[in-house]
Amino acid sequence: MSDSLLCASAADDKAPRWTRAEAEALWLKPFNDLLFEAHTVHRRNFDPNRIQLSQLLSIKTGGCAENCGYCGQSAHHHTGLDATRLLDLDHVLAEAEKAKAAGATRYCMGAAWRNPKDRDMAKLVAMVEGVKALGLETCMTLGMLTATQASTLADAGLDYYNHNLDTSESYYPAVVSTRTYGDRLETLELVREAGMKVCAGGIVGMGERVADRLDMLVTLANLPTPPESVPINMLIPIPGTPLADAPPIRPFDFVRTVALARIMMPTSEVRLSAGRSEMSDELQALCFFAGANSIFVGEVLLTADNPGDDHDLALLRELGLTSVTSAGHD
Ligand code: SAM
Ligand code: DTB
Ligand code: SF4
Repeated sequence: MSDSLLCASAADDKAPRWTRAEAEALWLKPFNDLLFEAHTVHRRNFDPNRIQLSQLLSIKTGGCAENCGYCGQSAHHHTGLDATRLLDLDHVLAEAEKAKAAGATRYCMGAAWRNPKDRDMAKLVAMVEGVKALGLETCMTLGMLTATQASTLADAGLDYYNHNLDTSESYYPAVVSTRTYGDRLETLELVREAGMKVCAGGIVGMGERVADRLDMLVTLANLPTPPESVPINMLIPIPGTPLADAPPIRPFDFVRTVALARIMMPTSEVRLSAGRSEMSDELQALCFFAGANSIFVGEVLLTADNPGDDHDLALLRELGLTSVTSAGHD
């Protein structure tokens, strides 16, 4: 990994913004103190009653060459998922229009690839341009990029690129062995250099230790510029994957993870991402109080279940939360 990614600060004095000891001190606070601090940081930077809605579409499903232990789309695991080819532009635009009508402001297109092939780029560019023309923010998650691919996507108008660190550098090899943590950081650096906004977060509930969660958040918060968007996923255990029987994270620890993400990356969107179908409304409400201010809407994420619009609209109404209606937090 490059030195510039290891340590940087707003004051450019090479001191990391966050140390593991500081993150640990936050984690160990009494729950009420931690939540109060996270909510105070949240209120200082955002309208606490506003939630950003993103919608996902799997534009290329399954058959992935990588062996991520959590993922139902890896060709290394036997999950019974049928692989598809890259979707046609018309299909993507029709789905994006539906998402916009349902209230999403960002459309996130995901592909089960280790990396895009150069022959796919023209189709991807057309998707970005078409979705943008609908008035939606655009996001893609396609695996590793080359510098040229990153600038092609940026030039097409891609607003965000999602590429998760997923866990700590030390736990990473237990989860994925077909790529390294350094590969992930390199793509994040290329995305940044190309001028796109970075969406990077992780998954909890993969059998990791608390220290791994802290290390992942410290790495994210100490990037030269922290990610604008930080998805916190709760593992969806998928039968046939190596992590199908991972011990679930305790709900209070999940809330603590969200609270730390909010405190350590005060101006980033923190997205309550995968796993909401298994969360109670009360747990989600605690996460919103702790600083989560974005969700994925719709009946499915990429391949797995999501609560769906009826449930989510009722939850937002119950909590007096309104959705961001256009790009930004107006
Ligand atoms: N192939 C690309 C990549 O890995 O970057 C993009 C798609 S991949 C499915 C996007 C992210 O989804 C992963 O980095 C991981 O954080 C999340 N994810 C995948 N399977 C998951 C699961 N079973 N539970 C929770 N999050 C999951
Ligand atoms: C992210 O952090 N979570 C989303 C999005 N970024 C691409 C994906 C969650 C995938 C959950 C499993 C599935 O739907 O297959
Ligand atoms: Fe492939 Fe992404 Fe799934 Fe890993 S997480 S197996 S790279 S689709």
